[in-house]
Amino acid sequence: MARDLRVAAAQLGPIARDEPRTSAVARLIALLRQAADQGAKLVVFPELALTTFFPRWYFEDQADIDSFFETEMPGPETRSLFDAAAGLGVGFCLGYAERIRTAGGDRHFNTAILVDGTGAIVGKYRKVHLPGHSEPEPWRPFQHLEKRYFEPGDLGFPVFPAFGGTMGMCICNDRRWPETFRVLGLRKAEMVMLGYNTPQHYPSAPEHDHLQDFHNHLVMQAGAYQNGTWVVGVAKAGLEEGCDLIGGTCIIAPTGEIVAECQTLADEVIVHDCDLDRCREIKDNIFNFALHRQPENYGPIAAPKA
Ligand code: CDT
Repeated sequence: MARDLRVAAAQLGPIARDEPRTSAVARLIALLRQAADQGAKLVVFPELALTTFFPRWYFEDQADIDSFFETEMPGPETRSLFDAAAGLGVGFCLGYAERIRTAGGDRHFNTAILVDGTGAIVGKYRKVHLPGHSEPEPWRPFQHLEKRYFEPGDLGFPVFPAFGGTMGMCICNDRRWPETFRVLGLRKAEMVMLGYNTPQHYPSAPEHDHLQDFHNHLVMQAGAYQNGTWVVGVAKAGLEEGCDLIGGTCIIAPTGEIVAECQTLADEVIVHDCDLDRCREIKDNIFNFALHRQPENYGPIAAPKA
């Protein structure tokens, strides 16, 4: 019998810098309801889904930076999303900026959580691969200051038993790194959920601008196939504060095939019945790790940086 999990990828259009959390959350709830109407049991939202993509600006004042971060989850402005989801019996994966207080000071992470159909947080991931730069670079048409505003995730790439399968998460730039998917694959992930904010224009290599959509699908399809896992990749898309973000939200089968894809750059839901047992087609055959991996030859992959 198939182990079907009906999953929705809930793409967001742009979020304006002055759009309040309450508005963004209302949009997420509308997408959640659309997904539930179509029978989805799990809804995947983008990276940093509660605010505009703020690393595109240089802020000197820490209070300005912190205004984009959540200190509790759910908090006063996100509680309604958890309540709506639990009321519908639908789970979700949500990206947001997380600030935690420690004895040594505040810590900032680019985070995703997995919430089950009762509204309980059952998984957390903190983005490991932070792209961009740490210092403002005025020559750029927009900044990409993730390295300044976040520290690299400290949770590794965990998997979680949930939704009848083995679930993993990563965030945006992580998808470009085969190590991300391979570590999740070694942990037997059957579905990898990820959100992204990817500008169409890449200031340090503008000759690649026309390849952004291709590279987006290339890495996610490769990650799915090479590890025999479903991949749900969800964009925040469209023209956000003068910056074009790619769309291409999609659901990818363990064979690497795209089985559902958004058609717009706006708020949009796509749904697919993901049979988690289909992972076996790949995990038991071409990428049977126990039979075919040769880790004794892979040393440099995990060696410290030179
Ligand atoms: N959000 C995020 O990680 N975006 C990057 C942009 C390119 S690097 C400046 C990405 O890998 O899509």
